[in-house]
Amino acid sequence: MRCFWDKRQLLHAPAQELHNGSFVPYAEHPGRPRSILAAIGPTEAPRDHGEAPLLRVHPADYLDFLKRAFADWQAAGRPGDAAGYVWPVVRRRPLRLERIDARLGRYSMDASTPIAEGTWETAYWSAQSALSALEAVLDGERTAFALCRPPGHHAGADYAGGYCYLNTMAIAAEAAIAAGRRRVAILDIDYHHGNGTQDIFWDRGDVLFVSIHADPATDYPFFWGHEDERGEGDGEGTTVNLPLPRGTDMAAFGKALDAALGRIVGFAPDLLLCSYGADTFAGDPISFFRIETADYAEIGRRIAALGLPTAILMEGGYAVDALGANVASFLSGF
Ligand code: SP5
Ligand code: ZN
Repeated sequence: MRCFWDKRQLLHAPAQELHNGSFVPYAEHPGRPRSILAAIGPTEAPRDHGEAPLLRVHPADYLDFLKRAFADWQAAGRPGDAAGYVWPVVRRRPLRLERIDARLGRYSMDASTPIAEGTWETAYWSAQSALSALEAVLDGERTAFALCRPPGHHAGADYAGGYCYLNTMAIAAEAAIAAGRRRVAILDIDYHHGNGTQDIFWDRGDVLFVSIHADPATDYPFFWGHEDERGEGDGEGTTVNLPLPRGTDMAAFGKALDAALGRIVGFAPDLLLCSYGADTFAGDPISFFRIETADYAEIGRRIAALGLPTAILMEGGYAVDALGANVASFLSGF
Protein backbone atom coordinates (compact mmCIF):
# COMPACT_ATOMS: atom_id res chain seq x y z
CA MET A 1 0.00 0.00 0.00
CA ARG A 2 1.28 3.49 -0.81
CA CYS A 3 1.96 5.40 2.44
CA PHE A 4 2.51 9.17 2.65
CA TRP A 5 4.57 11.03 5.23
CA ASP A 6 6.78 14.13 5.35
CA LYS A 7 9.61 14.40 7.87
CA ARG A 8 8.60 17.99 8.65
CA GLN A 9 5.67 16.33 10.48
CA LEU A 10 8.13 15.70 13.35
CA LEU A 11 8.68 19.41 14.10
CA HIS A 12 5.65 20.02 16.33
CA ALA A 13 6.60 19.03 19.89
CA PRO A 14 4.72 20.84 22.67
CA ALA A 15 6.24 20.10 26.08
CA GLN A 16 3.12 19.49 28.12
CA GLU A 17 -0.65 19.54 28.27
CA LEU A 18 -3.23 20.24 30.94
CA HIS A 19 -4.75 16.95 32.10
CA ASN A 20 -7.03 16.50 35.09
CA GLY A 21 -5.60 19.55 36.82
CA SER A 22 -1.89 18.86 36.27
CA PHE A 23 0.56 19.54 33.50
CA VAL A 24 1.76 16.23 32.08
CA PRO A 25 4.00 15.31 29.12
CA TYR A 26 2.23 15.92 25.78
CA ALA A 27 0.70 12.62 24.60
CA GLU A 28 0.75 13.47 20.87
CA HIS A 29 4.54 13.56 20.50
CA PRO A 30 7.02 12.76 17.68
CA GLY A 31 7.66 9.27 19.08
CA ARG A 32 4.24 8.31 17.69
CA PRO A 33 5.09 8.65 14.00
CA ARG A 34 8.55 7.18 14.63
CA SER A 35 6.89 4.03 16.00
CA ILE A 36 4.58 3.83 12.97
CA LEU A 37 7.41 4.44 10.48
CA ALA A 38 9.46 1.62 12.01
CA ALA A 39 6.58 -0.80 11.45
CA ILE A 40 5.02 0.03 8.07
CA GLY A 41 8.00 0.07 5.72
CA PRO A 42 8.78 2.63 3.04
CA THR A 43 6.82 5.87 2.73
CA GLU A 44 6.61 8.53 0.03
CA ALA A 45 6.89 12.28 0.51
CA PRO A 46 3.60 14.02 -0.19
CA ARG A 47 3.14 16.37 -3.13
CA ASP A 48 2.67 20.01 -2.11
CA HIS A 49 -0.91 20.89 -3.08
CA GLY A 50 -0.60 24.39 -1.60
CA GLU A 51 -3.11 26.20 0.59
CA ALA A 52 -6.10 26.16 -1.76
CA PRO A 53 -7.38 22.76 -0.52
CA LEU A 54 -7.01 23.94 3.10
CA LEU A 55 -9.07 27.03 2.31
CA ARG A 56 -11.98 24.86 1.11
CA VAL A 57 -12.41 23.93 4.80
CA HIS A 58 -10.74 26.60 6.93
CA PRO A 59 -11.22 30.39 6.68
CA ALA A 60 -8.12 32.46 5.92
CA ASP A 61 -8.23 34.23 9.29
CA TYR A 62 -7.92 30.87 11.07
CA LEU A 63 -4.92 29.84 8.96
CA ASP A 64 -3.33 33.26 9.66
CA PHE A 65 -3.89 32.69 13.37
CA LEU A 66 -2.19 29.27 13.24
CA LYS A 67 0.79 30.65 11.29
CA ARG A 68 1.37 33.58 13.65
CA ALA A 69 0.27 32.33 17.07
CA PHE A 70 3.62 31.09 18.38
CA ALA A 71 5.49 34.22 17.25
CA ASP A 72 2.75 36.41 18.78
CA TRP A 73 3.04 34.42 22.01
CA GLN A 74 6.81 34.92 22.13
CA ALA A 75 6.45 38.60 21.24
CA ALA A 76 4.20 38.92 24.31
CA GLY A 77 7.12 37.60 26.37
CA ARG A 78 5.49 34.30 27.24
CA PRO A 79 7.43 31.14 28.13
CA GLY A 80 6.65 27.68 26.78
CA ASP A 81 3.90 26.88 24.29
CA ALA A 82 0.87 29.01 23.40
CA ALA A 83 -2.47 27.99 24.92
CA GLY A 84 -5.70 29.79 25.69
CA TYR A 85 -7.42 30.29 28.99
CA VAL A 86 -10.70 32.06 28.13
CA TRP A 87 -13.32 30.98 25.57
CA PRO A 88 -16.25 32.89 24.01
CA VAL A 89 -19.02 30.45 24.88
CA VAL A 90 -22.01 32.71 24.23
CA ARG A 91 -22.80 35.39 21.61
CA ARG A 92 -19.68 34.94 19.54
CA ARG A 93 -19.33 37.89 17.16
CA PRO A 94 -16.60 39.34 15.00
CA LEU A 95 -14.21 41.41 17.09
CA ARG A 96 -10.77 42.74 16.35
CA LEU A 97 -8.85 40.67 18.90
CA GLU A 98 -5.75 42.52 19.97
CA ARG A 99 -4.30 40.06 22.49
CA ILE A 100 -2.88 36.65 21.66
CA ASP A 101 -4.86 35.24 24.63
CA ALA A 102 -8.10 36.41 23.00
CA ARG A 103 -7.17 34.87 19.65
CA LEU A 104 -6.20 31.59 21.34
CA GLY A 105 -9.64 31.44 22.95
CA ARG A 106 -11.42 32.43 19.74
CA TYR A 107 -9.69 29.76 17.66
CA SER A 108 -9.63 26.76 20.02
CA MET A 109 -11.99 24.51 21.94
CA ASP A 110 -9.75 23.20 24.73
CA ALA A 111 -6.65 23.91 26.81
CA SER A 112 -4.75 20.78 25.75
CA THR A 113 -3.87 21.72 22.16
CA PRO A 114 -0.87 24.04 22.55
CA ILE A 115 0.81 25.80 19.66
CA ALA A 116 4.59 25.45 19.61
CA GLU A 117 7.36 26.37 17.21
CA GLY A 118 6.75 24.37 14.03
CA THR A 119 3.10 23.59 14.73
CA TRP A 120 1.92 25.27 11.53
CA GLU A 121 4.53 23.56 9.35
CA THR A 122 3.75 20.18 10.88
CA ALA A 123 -0.01 20.58 10.45
CA TYR A 124 0.49 21.85 6.88
CA TRP A 125 2.47 18.74 5.87
CA SER A 126 0.05 16.45 7.69
CA ALA A 127 -2.68 17.89 5.46
CA GLN A 128 -0.48 17.44 2.38
CA SER A 129 0.01 13.77 3.31
CA ALA A 130 -3.77 13.38 3.52
CA LEU A 131 -4.22 15.07 0.13
CA SER A 132 -1.54 12.85 -1.42
CA ALA A 133 -3.16 9.64 -0.14
CA LEU A 134 -6.47 10.87 -1.52
CA GLU A 135 -4.83 11.70 -4.84
CA ALA A 136 -3.36 8.18 -5.07
CA VAL A 137 -6.85 6.70 -4.59
CA LEU A 138 -8.43 9.11 -7.07
CA ASP A 139 -5.72 8.07 -9.53
CA GLY A 140 -6.72 4.41 -9.20
CA GLU A 141 -5.06 2.89 -6.11
CA ARG A 142 -7.56 0.78 -4.22
CA THR A 143 -6.22 1.98 -0.86
CA ALA A 144 -3.62 4.43 0.39
CA PHE A 145 -2.47 5.51 3.86
CA ALA A 146 -1.59 8.98 5.11
CA LEU A 147 0.49 9.06 8.29
CA CYS A 148 -1.20 12.24 9.39
CA ARG A 149 0.47 13.79 12.40
CA PRO A 150 -0.84 15.89 14.01
CA PRO A 151 -4.26 14.26 13.76
CA GLY A 152 -7.23 16.28 12.51
CA HIS A 153 -10.70 15.08 13.45
CA HIS A 154 -11.26 17.33 16.49
CA ALA A 155 -10.40 20.53 14.59
CA GLY A 156 -13.36 22.48 13.20
CA ALA A 157 -13.35 25.01 10.40
CA ASP A 158 -12.06 27.74 12.74
CA TYR A 159 -10.85 26.02 15.90
CA ALA A 160 -8.11 23.70 17.13
CA GLY A 161 -8.70 21.05 19.77
CA GLY A 162 -7.87 17.50 20.86
CA TYR A 163 -4.27 17.68 19.51
CA CYS A 164 -5.71 18.73 16.10
CA TYR A 165 -5.14 21.99 14.13
CA LEU A 166 -6.20 21.34 10.54
CA ASN A 167 -9.00 18.89 9.82
CA THR A 168 -7.08 16.59 7.48
CA MET A 169 -10.17 14.42 6.89
CA ALA A 170 -12.38 17.34 5.90
CA ILE A 171 -9.61 18.70 3.66
CA ALA A 172 -9.39 15.32 1.89
CA ALA A 173 -13.18 14.97 1.60
CA GLU A 174 -13.58 18.46 0.09
CA ALA A 175 -10.71 17.75 -2.32
CA ALA A 176 -12.48 14.57 -3.43
CA ILE A 177 -15.66 16.53 -4.10
CA ALA A 178 -13.73 19.25 -5.93
CA ALA A 179 -12.25 16.47 -8.09
CA GLY A 180 -15.74 15.34 -9.08
CA ARG A 181 -16.68 12.65 -6.55
CA ARG A 182 -20.37 13.18 -5.73
CA ARG A 183 -20.85 11.14 -2.56
CA VAL A 184 -18.12 10.67 0.03
CA ALA A 185 -18.41 8.46 3.12
CA ILE A 186 -16.26 9.05 6.19
CA LEU A 187 -15.81 6.24 8.72
CA ASP A 188 -14.21 7.50 11.96
CA ILE A 189 -12.96 4.72 14.27
CA ASP A 190 -10.73 6.73 16.59
CA TYR A 191 -11.56 6.19 20.29
CA HIS A 192 -12.74 9.80 20.52
CA HIS A 193 -15.66 11.28 18.63
CA GLY A 194 -14.58 13.27 15.56
CA ASN A 195 -16.45 16.42 16.57
CA GLY A 196 -14.65 18.68 14.11
CA THR A 197 -15.42 16.52 11.09
CA GLN A 198 -19.04 16.19 12.22
CA ASP A 199 -19.32 19.96 12.66
CA ILE A 200 -17.88 20.72 9.20
CA PHE A 201 -20.28 18.33 7.40
CA TRP A 202 -23.29 18.70 9.76
CA ASP A 203 -25.65 20.09 7.12
CA ARG A 204 -24.19 18.32 4.08
CA GLY A 205 -26.10 15.61 2.26
CA ASP A 206 -23.17 14.64 0.02
CA VAL A 207 -20.84 13.63 2.87
CA LEU A 208 -21.78 10.79 5.21
CA PHE A 209 -20.05 10.90 8.61
CA VAL A 210 -20.24 7.65 10.59
CA SER A 211 -18.36 7.43 13.89
CA ILE A 212 -17.76 4.66 16.44
CA HIS A 213 -16.30 6.06 19.65
CA ALA A 214 -16.34 6.11 23.43
CA ASP A 215 -19.58 7.42 24.87
CA PRO A 216 -19.17 11.19 25.33
CA ALA A 217 -21.01 10.82 28.62
CA THR A 218 -17.70 9.50 30.01
CA ASP A 219 -15.04 10.62 27.53
CA TYR A 220 -13.61 13.59 25.66
CA PRO A 221 -15.00 15.57 23.82
CA PHE A 222 -18.11 15.25 26.08
CA PHE A 223 -20.31 17.72 24.18
CA TRP A 224 -20.58 15.87 20.87
CA GLY A 225 -20.92 12.30 19.63
CA HIS A 226 -24.19 11.44 21.33
CA GLU A 227 -26.44 9.02 19.48
CA ASP A 228 -29.18 11.61 18.86
CA GLU A 229 -26.86 13.86 16.79
CA ARG A 230 -27.96 13.07 13.21
CA GLY A 231 -27.22 16.22 11.19
CA GLU A 232 -29.58 18.94 9.97
CA GLY A 233 -31.07 20.33 6.76
CA ASP A 234 -29.63 18.59 3.69
CA GLY A 235 -27.46 16.68 6.16
CA GLU A 236 -30.27 15.23 8.23
CA GLY A 237 -29.48 11.55 8.61
CA THR A 238 -25.96 11.80 7.11
CA THR A 239 -24.37 12.01 10.57
CA VAL A 240 -24.37 8.66 12.37
CA ASN A 241 -23.02 8.31 15.92
CA LEU A 242 -22.44 4.91 17.49
CA PRO A 243 -21.12 5.55 21.03
CA LEU A 244 -19.87 2.52 23.00
CA PRO A 245 -19.11 2.11 26.72
CA ARG A 246 -15.66 1.97 28.27
CA GLY A 247 -14.45 -1.64 28.29
CA THR A 248 -15.71 -2.38 24.76
CA ASP A 249 -13.87 -5.38 23.24
CA MET A 250 -13.66 -6.65 19.66
CA ALA A 251 -16.93 -8.59 19.90
CA ALA A 252 -18.95 -5.47 20.74
CA PHE A 253 -16.84 -3.19 18.54
CA GLY A 254 -17.35 -5.60 15.63
CA LYS A 255 -21.14 -5.36 15.94
CA ALA A 256 -21.00 -1.56 15.84
CA LEU A 257 -18.56 -1.77 12.91
CA ASP A 258 -20.97 -3.97 10.94
CA ALA A 259 -23.79 -1.48 11.65
CA ALA A 260 -21.54 1.39 10.51
CA LEU A 261 -20.55 -0.46 7.33
CA GLY A 262 -24.24 -1.16 6.62
CA ARG A 263 -24.95 2.58 6.78
CA ILE A 264 -22.07 3.24 4.40
CA VAL A 265 -23.33 0.65 1.89
CA GLY A 266 -26.81 2.22 2.09
CA PHE A 267 -25.33 5.63 1.23
CA ALA A 268 -23.70 4.21 -1.95
CA PRO A 269 -20.60 6.44 -1.85
CA ASP A 270 -18.06 6.87 -4.65
CA LEU A 271 -15.26 6.84 -2.13
CA LEU A 272 -14.53 5.88 1.49
CA LEU A 273 -12.27 7.89 3.77
CA CYS A 274 -11.30 6.32 7.09
CA SER A 275 -10.18 8.25 10.18
CA TYR A 276 -8.16 5.54 11.91
CA GLY A 277 -7.19 5.93 15.56
CA ALA A 278 -5.28 3.20 17.38
CA ASP A 279 -6.33 4.64 20.74
CA THR A 280 -9.05 1.94 20.90
CA PHE A 281 -6.13 -0.41 21.82
CA ALA A 282 -6.36 -2.21 25.17
CA GLY A 283 -3.05 -0.70 26.31
CA ASP A 284 -3.75 2.91 25.36
CA PRO A 285 -2.74 5.23 28.23
CA ILE A 286 -5.61 7.74 27.79
CA SER A 287 -8.41 5.48 26.52
CA PHE A 288 -10.56 2.58 27.75
CA PHE A 289 -11.50 0.13 24.98
CA ARG A 290 -10.02 -3.38 24.78
CA ILE A 291 -9.12 -3.87 21.12
CA GLU A 292 -6.04 -6.09 20.65
CA THR A 293 -3.31 -5.77 18.00
CA ALA A 294 -4.59 -8.74 15.96
CA ASP A 295 -8.15 -7.33 16.01
CA TYR A 296 -7.08 -4.39 13.84
CA ALA A 297 -6.40 -6.75 10.92
CA GLU A 298 -9.97 -8.05 11.21
CA ILE A 299 -11.33 -4.47 11.35
CA GLY A 300 -9.30 -3.65 8.25
CA ARG A 301 -10.57 -6.77 6.43
CA ARG A 302 -14.20 -5.91 7.13
CA ILE A 303 -13.74 -2.34 5.86
CA ALA A 304 -11.85 -3.58 2.79
CA ALA A 305 -14.67 -6.05 2.06
CA LEU A 306 -16.87 -3.09 1.06
CA GLY A 307 -14.75 -2.96 -2.09
CA LEU A 308 -14.69 0.85 -2.10
CA PRO A 309 -11.66 2.95 -3.06
CA THR A 310 -10.38 3.90 0.39
CA ALA A 311 -7.95 6.47 1.77
CA ILE A 312 -6.93 5.88 5.39
CA LEU A 313 -5.89 8.88 7.51
CA MET A 314 -4.10 8.44 10.84
CA GLU A 315 -5.73 10.04 13.87
CA GLY A 316 -4.91 9.12 17.52
CA GLY A 317 -3.12 6.26 19.33
CA TYR A 318 -0.85 6.86 22.31
CA ALA A 319 0.54 3.45 23.36
CA VAL A 320 3.73 4.26 21.53
CA ASP A 321 5.46 0.87 21.99
CA ALA A 322 2.53 -0.94 20.31
CA LEU A 323 1.44 1.83 17.95
CA GLY A 324 3.48 0.70 14.94
CA ALA A 325 2.29 -2.90 15.29
CA ASN A 326 -1.32 -1.76 15.62
CA VAL A 327 -1.14 0.38 12.49
CA ALA A 328 0.65 -2.36 10.53
CA SER A 329 -2.00 -4.87 11.65
CA PHE A 330 -4.82 -2.57 10.49
CA LEU A 331 -3.19 -1.93 7.10
CA SER A 332 -2.56 -5.68 6.64
CA GLY A 333 -6.34 -6.20 6.66
CA PHE A 334 -6.57 -4.28 3.37
C1 SP5 B 1 -6.89 12.72 18.01
C2 SP5 B 1 -7.10 12.31 19.43
O1 SP5 B 1 -7.07 11.13 19.74
N1 SP5 B 1 -7.26 13.29 20.32
C3 SP5 B 1 -7.50 12.96 21.68
C4 SP5 B 1 -7.69 14.17 22.48
C5 SP5 B 1 -7.94 13.81 23.91
N2 SP5 B 1 -7.54 14.89 24.74
C6 SP5 B 1 -8.06 14.93 26.04
C7 SP5 B 1 -7.76 13.72 26.87
C8 SP5 B 1 -6.91 14.10 28.05
C9 SP5 B 1 -5.86 13.05 28.28
N3 SP5 B 1 -4.59 13.62 28.67
C10 SP5 B 1 -3.66 12.58 28.97
C11 SP5 B 1 -2.25 13.00 28.85
C12 SP5 B 1 -1.33 11.87 29.17
N4 SP5 B 1 0.05 12.25 29.01
ZN1 ZN C 1 -8.54 9.76 19.82
